[in-house]
Amino acid sequence: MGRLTREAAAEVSAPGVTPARSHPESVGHLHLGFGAFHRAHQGLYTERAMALSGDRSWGVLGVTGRRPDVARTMAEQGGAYGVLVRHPDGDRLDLVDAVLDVLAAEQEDAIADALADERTRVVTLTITEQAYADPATSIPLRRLAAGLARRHERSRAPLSVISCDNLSDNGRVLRDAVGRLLEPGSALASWVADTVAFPSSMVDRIVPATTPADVEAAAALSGLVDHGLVVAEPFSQWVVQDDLVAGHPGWDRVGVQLVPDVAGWEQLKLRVLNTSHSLLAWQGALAGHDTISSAAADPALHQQVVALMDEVATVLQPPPGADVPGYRAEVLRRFANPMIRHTTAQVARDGSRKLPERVFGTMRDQLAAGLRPEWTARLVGLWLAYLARFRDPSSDPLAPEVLALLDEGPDEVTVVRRVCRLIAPAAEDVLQDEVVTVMADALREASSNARRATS
Ligand code: CS2
Repeated sequence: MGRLTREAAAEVSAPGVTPARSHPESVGHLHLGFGAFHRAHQGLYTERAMALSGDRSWGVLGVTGRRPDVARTMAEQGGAYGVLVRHPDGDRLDLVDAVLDVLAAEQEDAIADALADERTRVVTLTITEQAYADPATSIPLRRLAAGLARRHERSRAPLSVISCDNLSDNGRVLRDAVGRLLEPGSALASWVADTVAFPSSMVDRIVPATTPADVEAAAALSGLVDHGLVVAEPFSQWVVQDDLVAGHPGWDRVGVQLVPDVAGWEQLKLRVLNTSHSLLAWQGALAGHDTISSAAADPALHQQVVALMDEVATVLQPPPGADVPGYRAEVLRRFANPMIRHTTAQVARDGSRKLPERVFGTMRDQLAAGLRPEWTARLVGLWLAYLARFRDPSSDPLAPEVLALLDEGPDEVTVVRRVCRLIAPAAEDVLQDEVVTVMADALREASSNARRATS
């Protein structure tokens, strides 16, 4: 069986397969953090936009920090890859040739050149929640700042830099993080402040890790072996603040929502979808479920998710016109999709970075409204019970510190308080005694359930 290439991606004609049609000629869209999510999301939107408009100047240049092997694989395939979309009634395959090249993070000079090139008009980033916490140690943010400096020297052309990470107000967070890498008061810092746009954006698509069986399933459809394959659910959403100062590939014509304010969308997604996802991941793993769909089918867990969503809804400020009950029902259907093998272990990762975004804001709003956090607070205890049960140091950047606090005791209330101070130093106001007690009770209860289940 042949290997997927750009030429092959354009030529495949098979049922269920959409061939690649973008045929880019030059780079217009640079992406930092070239992983599976980008390929199944922003990369595919750019492919479709170029295919529709015929404007070939929006090719993607990917930059990968963690996966030099991905850069090699993409080079072997001329940048082409497929997105295997797992509908409950069967697979479809979308082929993409929007990517012109993928650079490794070490190729500093080439990255800065690409960022300085005025033909590059949008930059997107998926660098995980963690990278924003400490810009000085974040390679992608340092590459971005170095590239902006070179663009300032060379062309001073406007640019839009779009965070696609699951953080609320991600445009402002990114602007501030980049700002911290520039010399205050310098000509560069004021050019960035005046000319570079940092629109906020909300991204949504469930993208589980690709397995060898997925590569076989895609090959069965296309007749081609694709080592750059990514897998995704049918649903996809991208809401971008309408502040794209240097144009865009025509994303709005292929489903991207350009809106004046993304805050409501971000809140809806983070607080409803991501928070329940975390619940299913931690509780699911503790109850022995390997995948999110199996956890979602567990009646006890389903009930907990519904209770969490009910609670979140009491203080939610969704975007104007949003159908929150419809959104919730769709999220539950998406989690239940049995064709998506999204492991609880994958979603369970990085709790220390996800929890501050997912629950502390809701808890603060609940307290302000005189409501008592219940499931939102329990989630913190569930994460700790998960860490204590599996003790996997790679499952969280703060796992060693948090496990040490768990071991040190002396009791759940003290541990929970110390851990919250570590992961969310700005959330002291939320740590009222009654909230900490709920967190501690959840930790105790989940740990003893887990002990019983394994004994
Ligand atoms: C998940 C998200 O890993 C996680 O914590 O909740 O990656 C989720 O799959 C995406 O945000 C869906 O858009």
